[in-house]
Amino acid sequence: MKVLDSKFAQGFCRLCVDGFYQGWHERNGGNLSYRIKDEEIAAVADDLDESGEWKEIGTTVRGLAGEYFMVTGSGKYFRNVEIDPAANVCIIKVDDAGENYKIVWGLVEGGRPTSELPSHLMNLEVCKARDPQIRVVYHCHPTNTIALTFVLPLDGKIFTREIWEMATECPIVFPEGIGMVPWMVPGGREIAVATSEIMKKQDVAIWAHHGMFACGTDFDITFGLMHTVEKAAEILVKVMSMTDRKRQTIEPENFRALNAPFNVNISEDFLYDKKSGIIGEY
Ligand code: 2HA
Ligand code: ZN
Repeated sequence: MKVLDSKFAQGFCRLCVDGFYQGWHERNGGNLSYRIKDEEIAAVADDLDESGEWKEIGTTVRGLAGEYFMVTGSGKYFRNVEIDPAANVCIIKVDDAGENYKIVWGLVEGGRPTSELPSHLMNLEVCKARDPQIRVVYHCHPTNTIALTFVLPLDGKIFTREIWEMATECPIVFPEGIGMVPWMVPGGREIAVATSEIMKKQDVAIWAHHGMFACGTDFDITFGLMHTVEKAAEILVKVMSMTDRKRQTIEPENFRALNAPFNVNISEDFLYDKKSGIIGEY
């Protein structure tokens, strides 16, 4: 089978297009990776070229040794994935040491995998250890979430609680909450380590003044998670545009009441009593 006829490649490209039309991918912003299943890579083996040269990842991901990944290209625009996936996306293989990669498909006009490859692979490694079903890591630049990183304390406890209060579905969709990464230089190992520490336990990490990372078991779940957080962030931006305090909200006991009917375990870490009525203060 041709790579572009496969269901996983089509799902990958659809997410890129959907993300662009949400306004989350100005210019070459954002990146996406997918850990390909053994049977999926076997089905497209005839379309792969294994003769490429090994290059350094920039970090070590022993837990992903020998695996294949579909990833967006560095400097490529999500906007163009729809019209020419093979020029903007690639499949890479990670070597047996987990230290090098080679391109086996795609980027037909040249280029290399996303500048955030260390973050993507380190996240996919810790997510795989947590739950082998997790295969997708998605990074984008959603406007409202980024805006909140200028006005809320950069504290995962506060961010999570304020976002959760904006939509009842939030704690059901991400009951482990959101982790925060302070402003850091993107593209390197340091920010990758900070993000993967969060992804050991949580599905969402926000990079202050930059964007968001989400992981999930498939493209729908991962895109849906990103969409849910950003939608709640948009509501919070609207609320904060009107007032610095709410007249009424979803209270801790309301959140606890969701656990049984929705079969979730909403983390108590975020259900603290607030002493202040001001949004973003304890
Ligand atoms: O330009 O989003 O974080 C791609 C990015 C880097
Ligand atoms: Zn970015």
